Amino acid sequence: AYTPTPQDRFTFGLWTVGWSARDPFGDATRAALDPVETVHRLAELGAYGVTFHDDDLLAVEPDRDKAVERFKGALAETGLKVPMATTNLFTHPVFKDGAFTSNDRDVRRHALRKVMRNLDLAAELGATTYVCWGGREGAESDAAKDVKAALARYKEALDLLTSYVIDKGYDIRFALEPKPNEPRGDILLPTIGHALAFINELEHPERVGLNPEVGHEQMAGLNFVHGIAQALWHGKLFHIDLNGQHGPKYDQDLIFGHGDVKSAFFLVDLLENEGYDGPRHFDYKPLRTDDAADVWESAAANMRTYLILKEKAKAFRADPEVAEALAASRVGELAQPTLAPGETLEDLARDDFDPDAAAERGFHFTRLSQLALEHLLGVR
Ligand code: GLT
Ligand code: MN
Ligand code: MN
Ligand code: MN
Repeated sequence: AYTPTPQDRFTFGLWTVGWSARDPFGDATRAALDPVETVHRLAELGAYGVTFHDDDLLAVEPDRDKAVERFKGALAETGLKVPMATTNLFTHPVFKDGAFTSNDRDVRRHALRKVMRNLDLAAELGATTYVCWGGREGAESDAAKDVKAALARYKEALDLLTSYVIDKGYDIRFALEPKPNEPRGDILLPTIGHALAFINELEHPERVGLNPEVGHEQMAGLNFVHGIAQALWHGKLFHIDLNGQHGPKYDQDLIFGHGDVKSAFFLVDLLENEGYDGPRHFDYKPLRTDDAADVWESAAANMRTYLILKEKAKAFRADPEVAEALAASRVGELAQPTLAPGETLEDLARDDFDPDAAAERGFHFTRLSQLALEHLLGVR
């Protein structure tokens, strides 16, 4: 029952299972993975697709054309899809002060060329989402970055890139991935909310949405489920990065569900019930202590956890006691417009509401929360 199939639409970045576990304090603990092996392994595990940065393809074959041919061969052999692609605008030292918003104009021009080149490949491979994670767009000192100018350059880059895909006739939309910090001290567009507001200022806002990551919002102390609900409400949940995080600390990129599991439960409940139909993309890092074989166990664990939570969420919604508790908590009443059809503000003024009496009414949220927890803990 918890065995994934391509219908579940699970996808993984090449850089996730392929992370060789170099961190700021220590060297790699695993060898580089051949993207061809990754594609085969993911297909065997029941994944739907794979995603990549331009540079991920070069992990074991430095010649780009050859690397692309080998990757395409593996896709053809396995039937794995490429629903999303992205650009590495953070590893090379040239991007140390950012890419689209580097103070160095030559770097900004180089970044645009690098994105456009990989957009062509993304379109060729059938990707419909192009992620922009601006990990290096930011600063450590408020003296170092003119934030208004940086936002203007960020907008300029996205306006140029959206025009590029429109002119080329590509069926591609961009998804901005917010993150509050790391690797920069402060990153621009740090949260879902900042990114949503920014999109409104763009030339082609309909072509730009979000790729929120579980851990990134949680690093900022924010409620990921609320963030995703708002992104859905704005029609901006173009893609999602699923993983795990334990609150505000460095970016852990744990397996999905291995961080805040209650939040993961309500996230799956939301995604499954609110009709999110995009890929369920895992952006995690196998533990640095894991060996080459453990990596595939960790990949499988992401999908298995998602499917377990999906079943738990379904059981939670189907439980008559939960339905009763939801009604007692008036959760459904919030969907009812505050004024009745035809009612006016004058009608509202004539209401004989007694606030003191209403203040006596409890919402019984404890019972509801406990029911959810008991479903999650497997005792119901
Ligand atoms: C990098 C980052 C991720 C982004 C990837 C897309 S790269 O690993 O930490 O959160 O989603 O560029
Ligand atoms: Mn992360
Ligand atoms: Mn990451
Ligand atoms: Mn991510």
